[in-house]
Amino acid sequence: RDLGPSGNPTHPLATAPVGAPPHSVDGFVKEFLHELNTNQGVPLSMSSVNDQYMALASTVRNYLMARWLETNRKVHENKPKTIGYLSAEYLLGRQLGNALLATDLSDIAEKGLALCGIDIATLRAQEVEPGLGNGGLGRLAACFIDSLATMDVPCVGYGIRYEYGIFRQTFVDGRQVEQPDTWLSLGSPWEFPHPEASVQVDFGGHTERYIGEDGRERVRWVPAWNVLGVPYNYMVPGYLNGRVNTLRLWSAQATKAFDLQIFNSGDYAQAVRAQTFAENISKVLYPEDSTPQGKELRLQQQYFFVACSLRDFIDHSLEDGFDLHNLPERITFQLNDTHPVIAVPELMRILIDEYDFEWDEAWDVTSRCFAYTCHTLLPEALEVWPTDLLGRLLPRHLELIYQINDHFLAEVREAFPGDDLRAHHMSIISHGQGVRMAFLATVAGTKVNGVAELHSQLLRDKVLPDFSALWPEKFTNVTNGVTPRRFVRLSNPKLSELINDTIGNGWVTDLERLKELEPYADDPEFRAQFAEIKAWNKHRIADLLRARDGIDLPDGHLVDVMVKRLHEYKRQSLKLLHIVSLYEQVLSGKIAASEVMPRTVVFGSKAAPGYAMAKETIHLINKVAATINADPILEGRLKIAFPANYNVTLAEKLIPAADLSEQISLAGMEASGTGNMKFALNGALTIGTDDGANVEIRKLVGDKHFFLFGMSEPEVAELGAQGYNPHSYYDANPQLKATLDLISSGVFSNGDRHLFDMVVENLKNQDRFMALADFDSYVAAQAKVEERYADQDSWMRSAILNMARTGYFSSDRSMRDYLQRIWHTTPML
Ligand code: B1N
Repeated sequence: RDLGPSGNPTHPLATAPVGAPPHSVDGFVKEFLHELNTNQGVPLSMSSVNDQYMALASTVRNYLMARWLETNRKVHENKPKTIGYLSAEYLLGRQLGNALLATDLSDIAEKGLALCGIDIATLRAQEVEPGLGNGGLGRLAACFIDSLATMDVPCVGYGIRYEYGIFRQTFVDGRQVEQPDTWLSLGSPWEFPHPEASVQVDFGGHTERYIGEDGRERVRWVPAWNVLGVPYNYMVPGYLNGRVNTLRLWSAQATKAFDLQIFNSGDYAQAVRAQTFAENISKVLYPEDSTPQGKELRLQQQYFFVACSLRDFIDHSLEDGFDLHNLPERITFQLNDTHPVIAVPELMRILIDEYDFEWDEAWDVTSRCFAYTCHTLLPEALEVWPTDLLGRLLPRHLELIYQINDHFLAEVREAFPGDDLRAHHMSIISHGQGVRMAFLATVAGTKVNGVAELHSQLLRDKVLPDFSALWPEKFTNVTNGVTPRRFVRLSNPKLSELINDTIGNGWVTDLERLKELEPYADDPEFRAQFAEIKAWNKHRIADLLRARDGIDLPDGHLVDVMVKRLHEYKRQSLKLLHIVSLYEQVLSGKIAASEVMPRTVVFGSKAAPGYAMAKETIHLINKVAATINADPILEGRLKIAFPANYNVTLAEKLIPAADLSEQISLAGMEASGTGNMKFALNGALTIGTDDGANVEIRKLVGDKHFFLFGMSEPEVAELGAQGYNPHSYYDANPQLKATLDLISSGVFSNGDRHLFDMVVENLKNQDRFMALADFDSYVAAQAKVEERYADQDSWMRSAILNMARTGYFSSDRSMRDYLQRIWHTTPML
């Protein structure tokens, strides 16, 4: 059956805008009830909250539909250059609020639902966020596609529709227990499956050489098995600009041919198992952040979505007969870290094996189609695929990688004659290890970028020094950003209103205009309003945490927030040492409880399920929290809150309530950080090291409004070279010793002195990320925080300046930088 486009597109009604329904409360109610009746099949009187949420979602969705069709029609007609953003993760967050904002329907919807006796907040709360990412990298992808849509840039986001996203975190006796994230169980109103546009993906088997009709030797890949990729489209609405781009996520299904064969062999059970095997590919998101495990299923996922995406673009987005020599004029594939890098040999395979390109022609096209963003410096985070695994799963691709490497090493030897050691160092394939995906990406990419200035510099100097010597102009920086729509306009409605009233609403798409707020930092009236909003945001999160977690937040505290994945390099343990140190000083009578400034510390953090040290740290935080919160000695002075399952939805409520943002990674370890930007934009002050984008935040807000502490990256390198001995800090610093000893005393573990040995002994004897070396400086910086916070007027002034001076960190600016430095395209108007 022909499943392609059909019908008469020239009929006048065929191109008329769909929907464009009236922007009135009554009109909205009518449409909402229509959706409830016809989609959910229920009358209002019998509808569940989920029915109402689904009906509301499709009502709003309908308003976006005409723009989506129109965007696609324009792309089809004008054939602009497109950005193909290739990312294994998209951490989207809830969709409803963003769709209401993009259509300017928030007020109308709220009023309309109220007429129906429905509280819109209840329906918003019904939405389960699609958690198709681990942390910063996935959230960055979501911010970027939001910005591109808002800036009218044609972009398709390609990724995987995981049936289970990032696990739901629960705590059992203080320990993390993972639960499956069943985000699809009530249905998702935001996705559009297109089974008719499915794509076949091959795996395994072997290759054969044969002589083609023209007498040239060719290679044929004879795969052993295959799966089907089913695309699911999602709308990516621009902010009030009529553009709706597409996010296309692939879901794996068994192919008919595959199970038919087995069905015919009579083994029904085996056939059904085969189906499960195929569907496993998009079953679950790997929950590792920064430290990927080299699992075969992960490589299957990577090839699966990349093969689907290339095939989809070439077969469905390009017109019949398009000359693939011109492919770089129509698309740049941006590689979000190395996860999609297998796209490089895949494009070579398509061009050579399927389109008869010569090697040089194919390489010329391929090497102009990709650009690579690196997100890390940690050596263990750099993906290396063992050649035997790669060769088993993708034999043709491994051959092509060897060939790419041969050509590349020839170029290296030409550039550095006689320097065999250098060629050895730079080889994409390292003997004994496997294929170094970052090297492959660097060789193939037109550009390689890091995600903050310091990170890009370290990437050039420390991770890829030979490559930056060979191709200095290939390397560039684009500092990360965050979308002001979700992380200010939606998440901080009161602050947004105040900004609108003060400088107008242009800032939502031109965030540097927040600069215009600078003079208001000295206006007592404005400061009072700003402080009131901060207090309102604190009450909002207190209400939420009471309902969500049974946590009571005291009034009037400094709210000190550390939210991010749990990783040793991020140093949640340093934050913990500060807390335990305060407690120890009070317990031992060194200071009076009344001298401790009232403070609530909020943690939010998931640990990779296989990362034992991270899980033990979570356990310890929970035990310290339980002990201190229950001890009357610090009642009203120090409270520790660790709500489980930190995610985008919680971030949206928590970040606007923060006074202090904890960004305390060891210098040289955090590539950028993006939470740091969200906090500053919402008027929190940062306590942080000179790491990642903190460096740029501090430069912009000024030293007076930022609490810097700790070693700089060169100091870290020097200490490492000297040989770092954490025990010497423990021995030399009585307060540090007393703090660690208190943990080992059993006060946090019912008298068990060894429960937290793993964490404590590690800090005393290994401490790879030098928490003990930075302890003193951190505690001193926290003392400054207390001093500054005591003067509320001056603190609010600094908070306002943080907001006013960090407009640079809009992801719109990041996208402009990518357009200029990497993609060399301009927005399509
Ligand atoms: O990417 C973010 C940065 O702001 C953070 O500093 C950085 O840590 C983060 C393997 C990663 N780097 N690498 C990952 C995620 C999942 C995975 O399986 C690695 N995430 C980052 C955005 O640039």
